[in-house]
Amino acid sequence: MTRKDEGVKAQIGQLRQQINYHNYRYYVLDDPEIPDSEYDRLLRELQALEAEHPELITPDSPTQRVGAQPLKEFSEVRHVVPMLSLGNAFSDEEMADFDERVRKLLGEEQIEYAAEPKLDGLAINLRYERGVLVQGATRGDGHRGEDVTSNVRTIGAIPLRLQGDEWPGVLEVRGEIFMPKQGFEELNERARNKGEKTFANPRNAAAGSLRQLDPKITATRPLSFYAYGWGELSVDRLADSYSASMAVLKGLGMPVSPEQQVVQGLEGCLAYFEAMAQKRDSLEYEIDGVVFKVNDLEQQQRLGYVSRAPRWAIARKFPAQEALTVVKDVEFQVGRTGAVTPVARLQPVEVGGVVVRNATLHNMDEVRKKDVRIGDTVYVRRAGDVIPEIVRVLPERRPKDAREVVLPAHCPVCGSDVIKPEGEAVARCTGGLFCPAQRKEAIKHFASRRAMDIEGLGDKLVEQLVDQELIRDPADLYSLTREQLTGLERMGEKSAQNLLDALARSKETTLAHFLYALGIREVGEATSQTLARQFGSLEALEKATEEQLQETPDVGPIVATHIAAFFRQPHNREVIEKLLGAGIHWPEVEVPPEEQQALAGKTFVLTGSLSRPRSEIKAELQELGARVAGSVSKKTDYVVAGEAAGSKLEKARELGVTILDEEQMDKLLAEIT
Ligand code: I6G
Repeated sequence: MTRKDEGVKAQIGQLRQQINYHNYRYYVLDDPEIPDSEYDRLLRELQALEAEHPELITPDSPTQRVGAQPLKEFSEVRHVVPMLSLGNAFSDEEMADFDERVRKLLGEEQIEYAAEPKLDGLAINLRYERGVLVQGATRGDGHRGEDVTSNVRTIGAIPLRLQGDEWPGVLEVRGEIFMPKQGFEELNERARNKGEKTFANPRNAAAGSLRQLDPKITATRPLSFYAYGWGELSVDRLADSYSASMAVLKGLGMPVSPEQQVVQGLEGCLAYFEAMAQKRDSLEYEIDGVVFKVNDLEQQQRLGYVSRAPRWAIARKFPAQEALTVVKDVEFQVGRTGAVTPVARLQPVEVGGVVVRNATLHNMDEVRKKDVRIGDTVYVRRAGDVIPEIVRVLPERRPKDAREVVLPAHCPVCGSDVIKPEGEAVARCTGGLFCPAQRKEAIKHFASRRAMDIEGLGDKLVEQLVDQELIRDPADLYSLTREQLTGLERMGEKSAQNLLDALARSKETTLAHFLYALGIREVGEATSQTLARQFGSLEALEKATEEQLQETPDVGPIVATHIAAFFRQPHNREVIEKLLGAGIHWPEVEVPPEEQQALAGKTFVLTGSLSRPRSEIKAELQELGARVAGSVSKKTDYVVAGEAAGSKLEKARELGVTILDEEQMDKLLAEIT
């Protein structure tokens, strides 16, 4: 080897070490040191060097995650140490039985347990030989699984090489591959837009992604990984306890759940379970329970196994999130913009501790795709606080008299024609504000917190007011009298006065809030802010042509058409006049000259889960003249990526856009203000 070659080899070695270190900071410590753009620069530098010296490429190089050719089928892997399953506990009593059994067998008063959430993904065995990942295998039947090495290698959270050099010669790490909720939503959204099949839940999406024969497809899926155990080891043990062993694995570069905790006795287990049940919806990934393990490995050994499960561990499961029920009917709901949405009325069923009676079917394309008919037995699923969904039909249980779902020709609320434009999934009522359903939704939107923020004007109250014909449009709210209000159901003197006070307070607003409250199609909070900033006054906006509107950042031809059409409608102009006549006002919009705005001309995209509401961050950026867009393109200057950022972050990396985490963004803002 020449001197020059030696130099290149050393440079390649150094780059790989740097990249692996930054991967560790990102996936394991959750504390990246450098922005993604810098990481990408390192990776590109390594790629360039390896392209010039292909003889120096090794399988554990960070450039070699994707690259294997598609397989014809997966080959079988025999697990040296079987991959067992866990016993389940479905109640506190069953947990107490488990704890009592363990205490009796060990002859101890109180047991120390290691606790962590049970991820809803799929189990994997990762085999490292001399620190290098050589195989990834699914659990299969516990004794034989499938070799999914090429796919596992594409998952950024799984190290191709262990950190440092103090690893056992053979180390099998076991854990869960999962798809974070946001990545799952985005994946399904993309599939829906392309008319492709969607996944029923993140678990199926993770399993489907890992079982792709072409690793290039797996590489596009937002998969992640947490370790929770080990299989074959060339050493006796990693440490004396489970928690210490996990710390060793973490030190070797394996991501482990940040929720892992050591708890004392049954009481500690019950408290941890309760806390995790509370936290469940706010986690970025789905969990279906909590796993408790006797922490001391010597105690684990004494307890041993029963049939195919360890006696020293148990999964305390949450109530199921999916249940079987029957579709009694499908009705159509009309939304604020006239969207006519099919909603399944179900035989009431308890799902995850909540009684579910209705499930959304999104649109008629979805009804056809899932082939839902009235009378069908279906799986319903609820996750977090989202509207329950029908996952799939059980065709074998379809009764002979099952009825097809038919889109009504006329609006079920006002009788106007329902149209479904060619190529659009959504059907709409053409009644506009003549339609009481649209009227109600428009008024609810007008009163909502982010619009006019009329405290105490809830959905039920709006419905009563419209049904009793006390109001027809948002402006009528401001002429409601105390007598009219006290005549309503469950409305005392005090509540009536509170509402009148809230209405009076809401009159003092901002142009952006007012525009948003008008409920113009496709004009959300961000666009309202940009419009307010761009035009400065309502009069200027009302007079703007579609061409002028399109000069506003984020406003394309469709949005411009909606805005112009809204202000052309005599009815809308009348309502606006009435609102202004009622005393709604706002301070003049100060539009600082562009050159004085620190972020003028810069485009930001926010993605992932951020610590503050997006609307708040957006407003802050816009205040400084930045444009906040919804998708990443070559024109994007910065992507602010929170936890579990998915496809937008990927795109930003591809395009070499500067990526900031929240802290880096805050720093940037602090520097320029
Ligand atoms: O399926 C599992 C999920 C989580 C596990 C598991 C786990 O620990 C947190 N641990 C073991 C030992 C097994 N299955 C067999």
